[in-house]
Amino acid sequence: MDLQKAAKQLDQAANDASPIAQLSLKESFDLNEAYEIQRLAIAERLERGEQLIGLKMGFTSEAKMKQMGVHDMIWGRLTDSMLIPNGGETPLSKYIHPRAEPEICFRISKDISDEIALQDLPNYVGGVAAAIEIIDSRFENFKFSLEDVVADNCSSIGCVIGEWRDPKKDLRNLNMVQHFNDETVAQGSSNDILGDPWKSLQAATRLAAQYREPIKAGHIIMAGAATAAVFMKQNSEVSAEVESLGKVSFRVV
Ligand code: OOG
Ligand code: MG
Repeated sequence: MDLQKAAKQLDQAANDASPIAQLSLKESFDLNEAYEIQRLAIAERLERGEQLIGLKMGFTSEAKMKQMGVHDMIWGRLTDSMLIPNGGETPLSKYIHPRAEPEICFRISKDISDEIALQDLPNYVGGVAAAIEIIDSRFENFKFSLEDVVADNCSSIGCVIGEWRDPKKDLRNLNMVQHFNDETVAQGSSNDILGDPWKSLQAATRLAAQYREPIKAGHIIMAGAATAAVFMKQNSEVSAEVESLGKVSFRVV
């Protein structure tokens, strides 16, 4: 597998909003190569001036693994071009087949280069917020293998972050609901994220240590969706509400 060529193809597909065939259908590659393709594809963005702003965790819930037929936790990178302001708008034409999913996001307050124990994590977090992730697989029909989706930066393309709240709280058992206009399109519990969203952050610190990719103060970490993701529709408001964290929204135009 030509990793650089694959990275450029994925980067181009995202820029053109035009899907490509699954990489794994042509040639098999392993998970290490998949993360290297991801790193190279993000390097293309960084070379164009985008800034790394954090990480996203994926497949941290049963609902997501079931929806996509993939059964391992994955992680991807977020850049500033992916941020949509809370209450802002985004054109449907920018995407291939975008889906939205409600999430919980952590804001890191202290650099992390080692795995951090669950009970110590609040010392590294300055805020926690309700969030929405937009995912838009660069592969035709949103179909992929584990290696494909990792190479494709775990389908990430956008995120919207709500108001930051005091992180010194139990994040278990919070109702999470997503609306398109007034219609409820997804509903779950924060418990569906590994039993406790803090465990997703814990996993992120383990991966940061394993891949020697420190998490920096100011970075954000998306914990992964508790529910299946839903295809976005033009001229609609997408909102997510997480019990005790509040509401976050954007418009699809
Ligand atoms: C992969 C991304 C998974 C999550 O929150 O579990 C993810 C996909 O579903 O296309 O972002
Ligand atoms: Mg997600």
